[in-house]
Amino acid sequence: MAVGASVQHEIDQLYLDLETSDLQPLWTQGPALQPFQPAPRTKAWMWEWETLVALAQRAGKLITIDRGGDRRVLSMVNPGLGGLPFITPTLWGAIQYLNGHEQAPGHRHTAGAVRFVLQGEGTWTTVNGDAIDMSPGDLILTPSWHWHDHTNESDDAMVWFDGLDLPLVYMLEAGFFEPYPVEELQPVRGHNLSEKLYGNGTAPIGPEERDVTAPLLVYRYTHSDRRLSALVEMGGGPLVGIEFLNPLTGSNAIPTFSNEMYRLVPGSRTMPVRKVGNSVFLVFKGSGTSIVDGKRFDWRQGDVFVAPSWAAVEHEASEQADLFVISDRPIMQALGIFRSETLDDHQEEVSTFSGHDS
Ligand code: GTQ
Ligand code: FE2
Repeated sequence: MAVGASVQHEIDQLYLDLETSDLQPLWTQGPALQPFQPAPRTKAWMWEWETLVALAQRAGKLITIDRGGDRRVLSMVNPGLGGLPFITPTLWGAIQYLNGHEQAPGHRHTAGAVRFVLQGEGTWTTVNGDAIDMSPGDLILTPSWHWHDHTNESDDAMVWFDGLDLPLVYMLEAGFFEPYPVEELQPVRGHNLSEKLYGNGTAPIGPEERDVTAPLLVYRYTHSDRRLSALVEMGGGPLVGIEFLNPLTGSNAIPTFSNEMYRLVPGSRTMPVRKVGNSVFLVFKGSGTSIVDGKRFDWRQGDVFVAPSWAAVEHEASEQADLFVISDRPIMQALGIFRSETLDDHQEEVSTFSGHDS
């Protein structure tokens, strides 16, 4: 519709005045603000174990823990997120490397964290005085505002995956951080105390024992392995999975992100599933292929890959594989905006992931 010159002048002036008044009209926003379905900036991406561990080893030689800040951590950077050190808009995914006889000092923060152990023995993470021994495949929780430090008493380096809700807390501008008040580590009250109290689906009687925010701070691979084997034996496949839960409440072990483990058996491919929310997959054992929105990811032990919100994801093992998975689904569920759907047909493989060349 043509408008007269004087009206056009008034409209132009309106837009200028809106801008100087820190206002924007909705009608000029365009569809990016309210897409018909999620249109993530987050990219489907992968980090290979060989690259991760080689760079972590170099950092281990060159960077002492005080020089590298509190922790020797390499954060996985999703290239869709404008350079922020985040693997998804809500999740932090990183490799942490602790040399033999090294310690990482105590602190606490509002971001919640988990460690999934990849390599090494003889290390523990002390969480509010409970020294939790770490072995490959174990999941160790450091819930929000719990003191934590890491100790490696062995002669060899220790490597684990860190998952945190730090990007969410950052975006919400809700972060607090506090170094442990003294130079020394926390006093250790004992080893694996939460496991002794809550480790097999029972809880001690007594009201104070029911008030704890996260009663169980470690989920052992021996248990995960047994549950996954049972599910496979009961006829599950090509994918079975377990979720790590708070044994007192049955809700997520960490409130802001789910912690799951999948076992994939070779022979067939899962049907593609879309979910609202971001998922990060860590290959603990085995090898296989996942198709994420038409892009093929061939993965092996130690690789980490990420699927953005609403991407169609299907998996196939080439040998039996265990994947540790974190996702922000609990946030979506808490907000009432979670959706998922299973597609009827497998996806066409349009391309194969090969880093920045793909
Ligand atoms: O080990 O305490 O990957 O505070 C990021 C922030 C690890 C840790 C990370 C942290 C830690
Ligand atoms: Fe921390």
